[in-house]
Amino acid sequence: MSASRLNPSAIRMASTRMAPLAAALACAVGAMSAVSAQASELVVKIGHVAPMTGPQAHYGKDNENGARMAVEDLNKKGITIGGQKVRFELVPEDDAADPKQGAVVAQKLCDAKVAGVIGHLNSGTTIPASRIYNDCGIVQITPAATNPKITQQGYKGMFRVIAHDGMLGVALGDYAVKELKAKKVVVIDDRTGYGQPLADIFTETVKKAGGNVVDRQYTNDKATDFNAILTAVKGKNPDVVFYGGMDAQAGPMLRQMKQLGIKASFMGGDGICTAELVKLGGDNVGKNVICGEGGMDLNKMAGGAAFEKRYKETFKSDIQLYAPFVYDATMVLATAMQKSNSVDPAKYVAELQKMDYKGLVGAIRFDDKGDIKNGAITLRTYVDGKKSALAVIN
Ligand code: ABU
Repeated sequence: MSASRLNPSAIRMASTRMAPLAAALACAVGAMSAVSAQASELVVKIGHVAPMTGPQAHYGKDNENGARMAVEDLNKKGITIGGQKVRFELVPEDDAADPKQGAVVAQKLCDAKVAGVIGHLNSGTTIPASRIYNDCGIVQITPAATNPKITQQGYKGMFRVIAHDGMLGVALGDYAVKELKAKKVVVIDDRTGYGQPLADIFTETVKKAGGNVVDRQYTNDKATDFNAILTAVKGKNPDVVFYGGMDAQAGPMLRQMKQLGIKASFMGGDGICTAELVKLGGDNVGKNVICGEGGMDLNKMAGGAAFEKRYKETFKSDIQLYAPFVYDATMVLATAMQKSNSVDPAKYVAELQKMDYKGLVGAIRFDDKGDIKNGAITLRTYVDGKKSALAVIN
């Protein structure tokens, strides 16, 4: 592979951060090994990364299930690239939602010379991993990580198929003040690369809309005992408690709010908007909970109901959250390879930049930063133990 065919951002980032261009070149040259020829068949490796262990494993399994469904469908199509029949092969990795582990598996996928990566799930792992993928010339599509900064780093191979927190945080903040008429709001976050910026965006929006953030509290993404925080929260008598973080903390927090007699509405982003929250939060998960997530109801989309039925039959579980986005991200990656007739990221990245794909989650087109254009947002609550749409915002 010549330097001129290298992912342009790999060159740019290498020079701007003084990273050795030679290393980037060597890695990109190696990307050709993403393809291994077996007789007339090309095996194309696609990396997938999410937390498969720890308290966020249920999200990770959901994501990996979506990727497996896509790879199965792709392999049934009998796709040819460069005149050879292709077999896509998933290379699954576990980052345990840990930024350091995220960097380790990103390097592992670079070394394995995968043709592209779907992931990571968490913003806190996606940010350090994205630099590694950029430096080794691998395209990355996150189906779940919503920190706005992810696509603001200038990496041309970085894409996201879900609305980010710049939109979700604003929608939730406006809803708190304008629809719930909240006067006093308390904001808690988990200090991760996801929860903290989301909480900041929500706080700023509430203030702009005329609401009052009366307290800001912090926890972490391993905590399960929130009694000290919630005792302080109770003293503020808020109308709304907003949590920037994941369901593994939101669930026990909701249980403990009920035990302490805190009657405020509970709001959060897509990290809490899971099927699992019902199990984790017990009988305090109902109309008091309002969360925002990317996308629309699957049953409103062509193919959505069939996808859900197949998912449930195959994996004997409900879709948690991101599986349809992972499915679409994988299909989009493969579509770019087909259109460019190449599995070389330096070549197929141009097809991603002009992608116009009709996915399960809606139309997938990317802006100049790699973010989905016009990504829908749905605000949800919980009715009879199921997520229920409150409002769709396009
Ligand atoms: N989008 C919420 C969960 C993943 C993340 O951004 O960290």
